[in-house]
Amino acid sequence: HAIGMMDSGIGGLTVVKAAKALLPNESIVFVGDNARNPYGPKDPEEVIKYSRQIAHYLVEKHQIKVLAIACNTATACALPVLQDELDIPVIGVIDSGAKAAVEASRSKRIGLIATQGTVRSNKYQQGIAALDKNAKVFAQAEPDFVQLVEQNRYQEPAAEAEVADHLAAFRNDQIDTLILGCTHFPLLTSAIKKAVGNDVTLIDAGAVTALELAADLKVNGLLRKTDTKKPSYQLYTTGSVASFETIARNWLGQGDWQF
Ligand code: DGN
Repeated sequence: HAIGMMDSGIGGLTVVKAAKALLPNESIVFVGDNARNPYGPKDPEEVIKYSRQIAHYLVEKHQIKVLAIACNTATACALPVLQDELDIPVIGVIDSGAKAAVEASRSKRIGLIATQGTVRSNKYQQGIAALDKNAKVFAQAEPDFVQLVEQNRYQEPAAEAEVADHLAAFRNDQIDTLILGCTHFPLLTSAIKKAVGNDVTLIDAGAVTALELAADLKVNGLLRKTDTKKPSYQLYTTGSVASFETIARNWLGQGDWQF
């Protein structure tokens, strides 16, 4: 059985990429809800409704063995509901992102960029406080970054300038760690790095979740046997396949991707 993953759009492919590298024998089925992107500004009830639809589709039509919610906004809104209602393991991106940030930070001045929904949910802030009550979190919603990625503009010089402009304020906060709390943001890594400076450690919440996923599969005895047939990668979108496929192939590189 495959690993199921879902996101509001393109962003979850950052987790697909990290998981494929760590777990080369596993099949992955991904659904990006590009048609209803962005989730960030939506009411939590609506995000829960969409997340449940996709999760049930993956469980019922693809018999996935584990679900990774490769979206911070959906994790913030729907993780407990899905854990409650599905009888397979369900993991989100926030707890692992918060933990990795606390471990990486020396000054305990941690920046967070995410969608409005994720920032407003306070889930990162709470997760970090539970691990270190003296840590200070500087959170900033960056919904425009999601659009740079969804519209395939993330490699344009204008995107770099926009990122630099938005992140300038972090210079005064003297953070030493910045959480990419939206799975779309790793596509903007080079622009973000330039904007905040090389001495700030970037935490890719999706990539650390892939590590957690690998550990979970091992502990639960869910790893695929290597002598079975080649893994498959099925990537679905609720939106335009052509545009999804262009961005996906560019980001994921060579591979047996099925759209
Ligand atoms: N990729 C999603 C996340 O990690 O929160 C959200 C993007 C969105 O708002 N659509």
